[in-house]
Amino acid sequence: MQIEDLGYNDKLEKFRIDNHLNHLEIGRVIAEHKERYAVRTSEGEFDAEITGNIRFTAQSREDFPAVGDWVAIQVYESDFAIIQKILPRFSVLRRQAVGQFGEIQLIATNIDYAFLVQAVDRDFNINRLQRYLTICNSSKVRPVIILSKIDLIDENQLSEILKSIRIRINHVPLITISNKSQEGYDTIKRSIEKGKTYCLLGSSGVGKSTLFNNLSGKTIMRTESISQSTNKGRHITSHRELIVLENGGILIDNPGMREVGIADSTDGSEITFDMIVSLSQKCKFKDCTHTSEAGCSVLEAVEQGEIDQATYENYLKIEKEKVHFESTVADKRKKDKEFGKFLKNYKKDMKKNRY
Ligand SMILES: Nc1nc2c(ncn2[C@@H]2O[C@H](COP(=O)(O)OP(=O)(O)OP(=O)(O)O)[C@@H](O)[C@H]2O)c(=O)[nH]1
Ligand SMILES: [Mg+2]
Ligand SMILES: [Zn+2]
Repeated sequence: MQIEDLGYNDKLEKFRIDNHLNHLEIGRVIAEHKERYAVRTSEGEFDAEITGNIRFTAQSREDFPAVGDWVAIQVYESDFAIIQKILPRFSVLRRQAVGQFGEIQLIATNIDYAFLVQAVDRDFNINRLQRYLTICNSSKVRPVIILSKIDLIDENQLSEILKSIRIRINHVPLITISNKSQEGYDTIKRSIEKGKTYCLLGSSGVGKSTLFNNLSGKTIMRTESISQSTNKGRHITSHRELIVLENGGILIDNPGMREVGIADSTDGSEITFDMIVSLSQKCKFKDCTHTSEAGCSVLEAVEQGEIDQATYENYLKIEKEKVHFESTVADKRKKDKEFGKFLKNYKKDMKKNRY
């Protein structure tokens, strides 16, 4: 396999040359297991670790490799290597880590498209879809909605669901599939382009790994029947994995997500809720909260039905979380800084006291 088959391109090659990395091999991180990485190069697959320098200079999770990264490695043995450098990423899918507020988790990097998978049975939820769209927009990853398990409902039910989505989400491609009958697979396969990277995102049990295995033609990821479990907090896939499909597309499977936290302080939700945001900018009140102000343009649009109530409420909720997340990050930075100062003074004192 050539690294071009893994998505390597001219931009990365230019970076490699400009940064004098000729003495190193270039590969892509295809799996991650607790700070050990599987890296695929044109020579094969390597078990890799990062240099001490990367570890000690790291400021945040973003300075560590993630699945999808291009890395320059020093090969030591036939199957062992050290990651010397992470090449620049063209996109980063991130979210707020569950249970650790203010911490960011990298889902995957260098992704072109996210397949947002929701099952049409009990998992289906438009608010959650809008959350995923927010993550995609702030990550510069193009979204495609995949509705799975359509074999479990009839045509009328499906058309009701499609109608309800289209009221609130208009411009995102949508594919309906069944992993059982493989209905919709032609459409998915046709939409996958050679050399582009696709990432499967969605709750646990929606059929991501089943789709992944079926598209790859192999059983790479374990899948499991939900009926055998309680369907609560049970995750079948526990790591991420990248493969190259027969038609040249590159696909990444992911563990299911319990919560979709918005871990971005930039403009993610502004694009998803573009209509609300453009209205909010036109609002005659500076610092309007768009919740109770008489004469607020957003509220007027909601009243006139230009923005549906549910999208409006979801917008307020996501905005609130964003503000909360940002203040938590700011708090954390401040504490880290204070700790840094403390450490510096402490060291100074130690030196002083020695004499
Ligand atoms: N009826 C039906 N069952 C499906 C379909 N897709 C997947 N399943 C079943 O749903 C269960 C969960 O599928 P997985 O592919 O493991 O789900 P997952 O999204 O990878 O789950 P996590 O790895 O926990 O995130 C399995 O029993 C599958 O056989 C489908 O289209 N129709
Ligand atoms: Mg899975
Ligand atoms: Zn307003």
